[in-house]
Amino acid sequence: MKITEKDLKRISKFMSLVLRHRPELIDIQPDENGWVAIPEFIEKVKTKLPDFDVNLMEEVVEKNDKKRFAFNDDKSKIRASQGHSIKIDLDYKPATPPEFLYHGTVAKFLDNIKYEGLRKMKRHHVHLSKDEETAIKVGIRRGKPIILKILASEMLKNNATFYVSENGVWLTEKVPSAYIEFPE
Ligand code: HQG
Repeated sequence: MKITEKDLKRISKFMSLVLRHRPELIDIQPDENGWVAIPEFIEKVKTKLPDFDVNLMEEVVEKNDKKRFAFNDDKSKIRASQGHSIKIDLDYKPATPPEFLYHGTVAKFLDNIKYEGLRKMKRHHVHLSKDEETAIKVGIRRGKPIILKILASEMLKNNATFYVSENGVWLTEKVPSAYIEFPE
């Protein structure tokens, strides 16, 4: 059977769902750092997607547009690199961000964001992008994208902690509005 881009996307979405949000759907328990043993993962995903196998899993991980998944060093385990709502510790080390980071959002959230800053909402962190182009892709998921410029170096000077995920997403606890430049 020939696997299409559409199949890969559908499988990737399912993998995100169970690795980030609803592991109980296939009866897996990611460990404290979000890892799941690969043989078990394949067997359990197969209960919902009968064609799933090791080759398909590798193809999804490799071709994923945002490198959403990662294997551990000896390739015995898999996890989502970020974006979880289940309680896990991704164990990222603090990192020094570039001077500016970006956040893509939409107009309807701006009043709130001006008032209370960026909050992590359902995720573990606020997600920030290293360039405007990436932030546009994040914002456009919700409508016409609005790009906020984040004064990351200023935040760092004032003791904020930043992490960078395996796939290059910058993460932090919150962004007070004093560190956000809003478009005109
Ligand atoms: C907004 C996707 C009101 C925030 C993307 C965003 C990213 C507020 C939404 C990753 C707010 C949360 C994360 C406040 C923040 N008041 N709204 N105080 N603070 N918001 O999905 O950053 O495909 O949790 O602007 O590409 O959109 O999942 O965060 O619109 O990398 O791999 O609340 O998810 O990647 O939405 O996206 P999200 P996000 P994946």
